[in-house]
Formats: sequence, structure tokens, C-alpha cells
Amino acid sequence: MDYEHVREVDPAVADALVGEVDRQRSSLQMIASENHVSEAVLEAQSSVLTNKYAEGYPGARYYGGCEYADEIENLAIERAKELWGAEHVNVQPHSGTQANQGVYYAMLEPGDRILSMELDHGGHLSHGHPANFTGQLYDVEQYVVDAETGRIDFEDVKTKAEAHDPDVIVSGYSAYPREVEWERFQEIAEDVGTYHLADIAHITGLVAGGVHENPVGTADFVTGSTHKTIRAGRGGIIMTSEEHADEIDSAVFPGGQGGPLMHNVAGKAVGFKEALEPEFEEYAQQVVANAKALADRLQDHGLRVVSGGTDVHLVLVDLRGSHPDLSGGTAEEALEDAGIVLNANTVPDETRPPFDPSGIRIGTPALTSRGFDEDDHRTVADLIVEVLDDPEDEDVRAEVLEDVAALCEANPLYE
Ligand code: DSN
Repeated sequence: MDYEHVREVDPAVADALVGEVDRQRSSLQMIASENHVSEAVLEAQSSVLTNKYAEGYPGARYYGGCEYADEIENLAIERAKELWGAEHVNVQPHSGTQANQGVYYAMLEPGDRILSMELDHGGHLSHGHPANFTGQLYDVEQYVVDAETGRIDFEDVKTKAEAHDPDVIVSGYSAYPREVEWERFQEIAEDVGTYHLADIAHITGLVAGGVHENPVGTADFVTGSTHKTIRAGRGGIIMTSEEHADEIDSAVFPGGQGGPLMHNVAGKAVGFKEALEPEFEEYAQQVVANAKALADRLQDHGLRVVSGGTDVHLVLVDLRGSHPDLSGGTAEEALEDAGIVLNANTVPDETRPPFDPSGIRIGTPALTSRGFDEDDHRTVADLIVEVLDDPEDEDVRAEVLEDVAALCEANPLYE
């Protein structure tokens, strides 16, 4: 990965690309929404399909020369159907947010009402945050997690669904460490006569790998990202029944997007093929086993882990319990200096500003792709705590950086 063609044209960008390869190789990527895709996915994503316009859908394009684009998009669709058991799949959304936009645009009118989880409690910007188009175009009501248990407060969901008559209820989250009970949401949605959108952006791979219950076939619409736990090309996906197929397809193109990013669709097809292999189930199991090992060890060190553990690929730490004077932002910076890359995150009942909240979110998908196991994650937990206990101490950070280097060397990336 020396980017020699880029270097001939643009040494500054080549240097930055080589720097990024080195950064990913030599530090621990623990941002829960990130992963390391295979070289096959990288190759497909950087293919000549970046040159191709293919507005429309396979067999019905607005441009000529789409025979290979059709073949690839059909492969992505068929593989997605097999992975998640969906009747209808649209693989063109440019991202998870664009996938959600496709569903809202298909099913809602401006001013309609979304019922979703608060961002501080684990929700996502595209579920109705005031700074996002969803908060500006739609009326938004929000539910929360139970303050004691850190788990979805279904009484709150039900009460708000009955009181506010939403046009869609959104489940699925960015920072929720527990299994989501899709059927309970579906029951509430059916009781109040509304749609249910399950956003599985973070957990597409866990669902495909059989370690999280699948909402496809239960929820009316399921959206996802394709580059997170599923480890395919970058972008989004929408899954639904035949009943809503045309509305969804028209909402994505021409409703909300122009030409599909066919190089990304190729990356999706290749990643989905990899995820159909039996090894992917082992990967998904290991992602969760690693997160559990990490959560347990952090708790052994006295850290407050939201909900007391995890069922998924991430651990949410509320620093107010063990490190009341340490903000998430300061923790994030100190850890990055020590070679551990994660993000500051809001926690339920947040008391600090969103740019410098009280928590950190720690994910295991990328390290698991590198081959890290539970023992490695216990070691990583120890290193995280060393830094959190002394965030100002440069010597501690330098020592941790050396341990990180050894872990990276033992689990090489993109050799
Ligand atoms: N940026 C993603 C995350 O980190 O959760 C969501 O879009």
C-alpha cells in the first residue's frame, strides 16, 4: 500500500494515505462503527466502477453500458437477501443516514411524527435530532433508556406511542450495548397503527452472523450501514417487503439520490460474499465475546459500564462513576496519544456538553478483524484504565504506546 500512482500526481495526498495506513496498522481502532475490510473489498471499492453512471436499477437504467454494473448490483442484492432474509433490498443508499432518509421520504410527509430514542441515550442524528434534516422536517418525540438498568424503557416507548400517535417508530441505535427486542417494538407499532423502522446500522454483521436477533420480517423497514460490523463496502442498505419495494426504490432514486456509487456497490457485493462464508459467524461470535471480556475487565477495575455489560460489539463507559473529574473528550485525547483510538460519547442522563460528554464508547469489530481475542481485550482494558487513571502523565502514555505496538505486531494488518 504505497500508492505509487497517487504519488506521481500528488505526493501530499500519497503521504497522507501512507500515513493513514500506518496509523491503522500501528494503533488500536476501537471506534465502534469502524472496521478493517478485506483487501478484496478495498480492491472492489477502488475499481473502475467509480467512472460509471448507472442511475436507475438493474435492467432499467437511464444510461448505456451498464451490463457489469447490473451484474454487480444484482449480486449485492441477492447476497443481501440471503444474509438477512429480506424480500426486497436496495443497496444504493450512500450511507446509513441516506438509507433512513429513503424510508422517511417514502413513507412520511413533512410534519409527520417520528418516535425515536434520544441521542444521549444511544439514538442517532438521523432519528430526529434538531441539527439533522429529520429534526427540521418532521415532528419528533423521543423515548429513553431506564436510568437504573440502562435498557430501553418499554413503558416509556408505549406511553409515548399512545400519547403522540407517531407515523413511524424507530428502533436500533448507535450507542446501545444490549440486544434490541424488535418484536416488542413491532407490537407497540401495531397497537398504535404505525410503521416500525429498525435501524441496524451498527449491528448488520451481528445479525448476519447470527449473534443478534434479526428484525427483517418483523419490522416494516430495516436500514443498515454496510461498512460497520458487516465489513463490506462503504454505504447503506434498505430492506423491506415486496409491498413497499417500489416506494422505497423511488425514494432512493430519483427521490433522494442521483447516480449510485457503483464502486461502493461492488465493495458491498464482495463483503456480503465474505459474510456468507461460515467463518463470518465465528467472527461475529468473537466480536461479542471480545466486547464481553472488555466490559468485564473494565468493571473489575471499577469503571461504570452502562447497563452493566454488553450483548453486542460495544461497551459504553460512564466516566462519572470512577473518574468524576475526567471528561470523555480528555479521555479520548489521552487514549489516542497512547495508541488507542475511540470516541467520547454521551451517556444516559448526560450532564456535560455533547462535544465533551461524560462517556467513552469502545468497540471491538476492528480489533477482532485483526485477530484480537478475549485475552487481548483484557489486556487492552488494562491499558485503557492505566491511561484513564493518569491522563496527564506522558510516561504512562509512552509505556502504553509500547504495549500497543506489541499487540499490533502480533496481529498484523494489511500485510
Ligand atoms: N458515525 C456513526 C457512529 O459512529 O455511530 C453513526 O453514523
